[in-house]
Amino acid sequence: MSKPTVGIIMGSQSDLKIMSQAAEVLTELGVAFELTIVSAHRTPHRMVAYAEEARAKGLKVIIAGAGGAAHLPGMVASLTTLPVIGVPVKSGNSIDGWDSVLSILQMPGGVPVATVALDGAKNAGILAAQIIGTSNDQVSQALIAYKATMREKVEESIKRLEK
Ligand code: RP5
Repeated sequence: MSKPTVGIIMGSQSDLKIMSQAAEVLTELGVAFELTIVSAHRTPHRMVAYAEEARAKGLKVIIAGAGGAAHLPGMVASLTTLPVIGVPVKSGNSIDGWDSVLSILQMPGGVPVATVALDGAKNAGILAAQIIGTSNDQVSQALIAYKATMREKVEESIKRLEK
């Protein structure tokens, strides 16, 4: 496989069941990625090193997922000029998911994080592919095919329903 262009990071192993959905869709779309655990609170120095080294090692987008007091996406965004997609995870320590959403969503001006829906790792993967697809025809073609399949599935459901 070619060099990873997307970095998927998450605050804890417990986020993997959600964050693996980003990995699955990137695999489907033929986008090379790396995946690891980086905790803003438990491994802060690792987080700084990851964010600061990301561009030099060839990453073009970072997907960061965390739950509860979810500081990872915002802190990584503060340390890199790569686009960061934040995935709020409804984790075991989250009250109701809103804490995760708002921790990632309400960034101060100057430090954007593209926040997807609660547990929206699949969309984070698609969005990352769309960013890669702006300069990669193969990925852009894979996205066109992906969206066509999605449309066809809905059209089949409509036909079944109308019968
Ligand atoms: C966050 O705390 C992690 O991203 C995870 O969503 C949550 C709970 O972590 P664990 O206690 O399951 O390791 O930092």
